[in-house]
Parts: sequence; C-alpha cells; structure tokens
Amino acid sequence: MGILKKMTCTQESTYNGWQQFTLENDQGMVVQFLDYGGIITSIQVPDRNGKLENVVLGFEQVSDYSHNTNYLGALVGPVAGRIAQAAFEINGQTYSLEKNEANHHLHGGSNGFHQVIWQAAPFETAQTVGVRLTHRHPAGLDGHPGNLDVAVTYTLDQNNAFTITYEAVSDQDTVVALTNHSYFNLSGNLQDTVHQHQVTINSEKFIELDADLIPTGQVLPVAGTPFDFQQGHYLADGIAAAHEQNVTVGNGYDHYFLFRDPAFQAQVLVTEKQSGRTMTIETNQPGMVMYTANALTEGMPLAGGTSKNYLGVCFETQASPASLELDTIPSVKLAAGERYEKKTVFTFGNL
Ligand code: FUC
Repeated sequence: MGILKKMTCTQESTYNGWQQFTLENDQGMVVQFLDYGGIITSIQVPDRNGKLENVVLGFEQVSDYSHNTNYLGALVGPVAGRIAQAAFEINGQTYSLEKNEANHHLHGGSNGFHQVIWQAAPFETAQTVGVRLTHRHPAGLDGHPGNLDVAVTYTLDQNNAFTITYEAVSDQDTVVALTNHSYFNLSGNLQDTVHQHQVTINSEKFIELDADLIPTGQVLPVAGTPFDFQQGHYLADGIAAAHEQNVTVGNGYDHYFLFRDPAFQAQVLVTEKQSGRTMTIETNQPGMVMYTANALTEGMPLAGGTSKNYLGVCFETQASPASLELDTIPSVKLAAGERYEKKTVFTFGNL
C-alpha cells in the first residue's frame, strides 16, 4: 500500500527485572506499560497544537509501583471493585476472600492482578503494535473457585486509539470483572486537576453507595442529579455538589454507572478545553466506575508533579460486583468453560 510503517514496540528492563514496553505510532502517540501488574505508566498524546504530553498519572520512579496502593495504571482483577463482606455465593456454596479493606474485598486483594508479573508477547500487524499479557490465577490461591486463565491485550493503532481486550476462561463457575485503573488527566503533564474535564456518559442509572462505598442495593436514576452526564458536564459540578452521594464518597464520584445499552459503542466522551484534548471510550462492558481520585494519597512523586486529590479520573469499564447482591444488573459470574471477552478502546483526539 506504500505506507511507510514506523510503528514500534520496544522493550527495556527496569526495576526488579520488570519489563517496560513502549508502543509508538506514526503520529508520535506513545503508550508505556509494565509486565508487572500490566501497569500503564504513561500515555503521550498531542494537544491541539500537536504538543505531546502525558495524560495519565504515573510514578516518577518505577520502583514505587511495588507499593501501588492507589492502583495507578493497573490491570485489576480477578474482580475489580468491592465484594461486600469479602464473600460471594455460587451454586449454593459460599466462597470467602481476603478482607483487605475493612470487612470487604477490594480489587483482587494481595493476589490481585495489579501485582503479578504477566507473561508478555509483543506482536505487530500492518496497522497496529501491541503486547499480549497472559496469566493463570490458580485454583485454591485465594478462595476463588477454579483455575482462571486470563489474557489482556494492549494494542495501539495509527488513529491514536489504544485498545484493551480482556479474555478469560475458568474450569469452574466463578466471578470475573477485569478493568484498567488508569487515572486520566487530559490537561497534559499534570498541568491542572480534573475539575475542568467535561464528561458525557450514556447512562441513566447509577448504583447508590453506603459510607463503606458498598452498594446499598438501590439503583438510582441520574435525572435531576449531578450524576446526569447524558448532556455532559464538568466534574467540578459533582466535586462541589451537596448531593448526599457525592459527599458520601469524599466529595466527587466513586460510583458505578450502568450504560443505557451495553452493546459495543462509544459510551463516554471526555474533553478538556485548555489543551483541546478529547478522549472517547468505546466498550462492550455494561458500565463503569468513575472515580475522581477523591482519596488519592497526597504527596507522592509522580512524573510531572506531586499527587493530590482530583489530579486524575478513572473510567473503570467493567461489570459491577454489586451484581452479586443485585440480580437486576449485569453479572460478574462466569460459568465454567464460558469465554469472557471484553474490549475497551480509548481514542484520543482534539477539539
Ligand atoms: C477505585 C475506587 C476506590 C479506591 C480505588 C483506589 O476503584 O472505587 O474507592 O479508592 O479506586
């Protein structure tokens, strides 16, 4: 086709022997990640003037990821989010997991996918470069039933789209909800907090939380609340809102939004006027947690600045573990032999 192909995938050894991969396309967009935790350490995309800057939170020192309590950039599983009372039931049997946040289980606990070393296999096609990450979560490791084989693929294309595909299969009925925990900040190199990020979400309902951030069992309509992003609004509106649900999570958002239609499509649009950057999220996940970093550890040395609340926003596309108690929403259950196949595409552009 006469296309001069310059897309590259390079690999280097970092702290502790962790491998860092760098994907780069012809526009100069760069995505970097580790085999450790599948952690995305940087995403560089152009502003409206073509200036490449980093749009995710990442540590200044790679070694700091060994104590990544805020899950910066991490691949989260087997079940992302909170499992109430760290227990769930399948086929009449109760399975108990580690209680790593009060009485609850959060983000896979200490055997979570965010701190395992994934097997990494780089690949390239005519118009993409990527790395396929694989991992087996063995039966009996932490209370989950069955061996779970997981493959997560990170792919960059020529149109500034970064795709994450998630595949999993278990030999017993189990629970799975995979996501990525990148904190986005489209201002570039942490120039600003995310207050002025304008977000549009195809969602009419969200899940109410209690003070432990555990679902109450109520699915609430967004209409007439700061949770109504259907026409788009600034994150600042909810950070400052007096709505009981914004206040409960520490002023902001840490909530699961159900998408109106879970078929693969653009579900989220994020724009940042100052830089002119935009990000569209397409997914076949049924919803997402939007977390505005209300409780981000302050004072951590990050690439480009120091951490503080509201410095990033996570869009954790996934099914919700709240489905273990609520049978009206899409389930995290995966039957033995069933194929879990999810895809989320983050496409960057300019206003
Ligand atoms: C998000 C939130 C949690 C937690 C974690 C680091 O997924 O739902 O509240 O703070 O990230």
